[in-house]
Amino acid sequence: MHVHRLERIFLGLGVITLAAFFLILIALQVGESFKPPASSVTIDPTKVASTPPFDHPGLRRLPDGSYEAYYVGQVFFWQPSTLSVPLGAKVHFYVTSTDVVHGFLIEHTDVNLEVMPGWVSTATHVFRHPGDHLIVCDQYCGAGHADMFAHIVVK
Ligand SMILES: [Cu+2]
Repeated sequence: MHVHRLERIFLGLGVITLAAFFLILIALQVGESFKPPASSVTIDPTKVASTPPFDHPGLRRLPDGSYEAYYVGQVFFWQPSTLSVPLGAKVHFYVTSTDVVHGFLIEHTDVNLEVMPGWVSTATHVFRHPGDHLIVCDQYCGAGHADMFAHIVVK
C-alpha cells in the first residue's frame, strides 16, 4: 500500500502531538503544581457556623510564620469578604460551603477549588506580589452567582 509522503508527515505530526500531550499530562500529575483538590476532611454543613475554626472565618498566623485562611461560601457570598495578607505570606486555604457547590478561584494564582458542602477543600499559595486579588465563584450556584466575590489584599 502506498502512502503519500504528505500523509506520512501529517500522521507523524499527529502521533508526535499526542505523545507530547500525554507526556505533559504525566509531568503535571507527577509535579507539585497540579494536584486535584482532594480532601478527606469533612464537616457537617448544617453546623459550619458553630464548628471551629469556621465559626470565625479569617486569617490566622501559625508559629512557623505561615498563615491559615478559613473561608465559608454560601449563596451568594464568601466569608470573609475581604482579607489582608502580608506580602510574601504563605497561606494555607481551608474552604467549605454551607449549602450548594461553589467554586473558589483566586485570580492570578493557581488556587481554584471546588467547594462542596460537607467537605473542606484545601490549597496553599505564596503571595509574592502586592495588589488586590479577586476571589470569584466559578461554579454556577444560583441567581446571585455573579455577585459572589471577595477580595484578598496583599500589602
Ligand atoms: Cu457561584
